[in-house]
Formats: sequence, C-alpha cells, structure tokens
Amino acid sequence: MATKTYQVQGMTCGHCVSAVSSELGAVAGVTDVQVDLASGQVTVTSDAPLETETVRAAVDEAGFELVGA
Ligand SMILES: [Cu+2]
Repeated sequence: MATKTYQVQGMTCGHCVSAVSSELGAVAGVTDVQVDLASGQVTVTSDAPLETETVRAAVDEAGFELVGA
C-alpha cells in the first residue's frame, strides 16, 4: 500500500472534488482518494507507488492542475 498527498490547484466546489476523485479513482491500482477542498490537498492510496506523471495526467483530465507532489 502507498499513500501520497498531492497539491491540486483550481478546485472550487463539490463538483470539482467529484471530478478529481473519479479521474484519480479510475487510475490502475488506486484504492482510495481523499480530497480536501479548502487546502487543495488530494491524498491518494494505491496498491503500489504511482508515477507523478500518471497522477498529473488524471488531474489534468479532470480539468485541474497538479502543482505539488
Ligand atoms: Cu467545482
């Protein structure tokens, strides 16, 4: 199990949280996604450590920007 917290920019409401959660949740090996809207912190739990670029692509797909990992 691997857990890592990322910083995502641009989320403003529950809809944004759902978009990020579902895109990240669809990444292979991801078992849990926790989003803190106020801080923009997204904590991802996965079977194995994820490539930052994989996470970046999923966040981008959701319409937001990964600004820190
Ligand atoms: Cu929103």
